Amino acid sequence: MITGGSVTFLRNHALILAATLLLMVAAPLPNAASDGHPLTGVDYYEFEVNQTIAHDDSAFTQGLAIHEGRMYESTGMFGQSELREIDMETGEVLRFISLNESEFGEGLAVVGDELIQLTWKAGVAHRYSIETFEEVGNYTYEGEGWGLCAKGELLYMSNGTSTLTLRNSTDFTVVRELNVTLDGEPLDRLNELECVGGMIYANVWYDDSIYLISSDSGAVWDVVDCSALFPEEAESNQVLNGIAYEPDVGLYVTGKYWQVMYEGSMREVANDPAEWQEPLDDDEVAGWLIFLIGLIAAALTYLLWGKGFDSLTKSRGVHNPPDGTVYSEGEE
Ligand SMILES: [Ca+2]
Repeated sequence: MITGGSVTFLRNHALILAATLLLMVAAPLPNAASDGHPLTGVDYYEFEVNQTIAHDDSAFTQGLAIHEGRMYESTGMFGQSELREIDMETGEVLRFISLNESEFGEGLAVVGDELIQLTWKAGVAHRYSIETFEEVGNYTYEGEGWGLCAKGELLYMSNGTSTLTLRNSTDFTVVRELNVTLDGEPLDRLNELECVGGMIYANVWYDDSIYLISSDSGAVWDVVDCSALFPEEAESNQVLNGIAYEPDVGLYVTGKYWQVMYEGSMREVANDPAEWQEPLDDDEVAGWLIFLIGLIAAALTYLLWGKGFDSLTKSRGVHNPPDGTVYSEGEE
């Protein structure tokens, strides 16, 4: 049975609870993007070389990918474009096929037992059997093809702009677009890609760094300076443009017409970038502290304000016994 007194009690406590919840919501949460990374503060790293491996310097590298311990490369230029398998230890070309002279090879990704190779302006993505290098089909697409990497059911594709196109890996249909930003500004000329865990590693045309992009938000979290890897007196077209990741080994990096390929890691980064979780930075710690203080303030408010309401209701002689009987002060 609900009496007038218990209605008052419920209303008062509902008010206190609502106010407390409001205070909790008002307490600022840590300053984080939807992907959990702080909105500000890109971290910078250097590439630390573990191994230097030979690389065919006639290869205009456009895509590099590793699958089951074997490395594949896509090369560009009209009349010189190829799909290759490379020995990961010696850099030797183990097998190759040439593209049509009207096609300029571009990004390369592995999907199941197939290799998918983009072409620059031909609007064709070739599908090859990874075992035989025989073409088993192709996809067509609008616009230019630059870089490509596979992550689960999705392919991430670049076209020289700051926007990546996400495609269904089984039929190449467009799923959505992802705008890539560095410190809130569009990161243009995205080129070769590599999908690593929740990140997309990207080369940027005519840039000497690798950019680590959140595959959810498109925000660049980290930048890896690779300027020390460039050949001495590099020609202007000898740019960084090959990234492949082997979980048990490291990151393989090369460039167009480079004589070497490097295997290494990012200095001051946890062992496995695929499972990498960054420690909290100062901004995040401050955010959580403020949140906790807000929470404590809300709890204190509830306790003190709640007691205040209780004494007010008591002073009006209204009590709310469990059996619903209403009686006045002094009857107990
Ligand atoms: Ca790649």
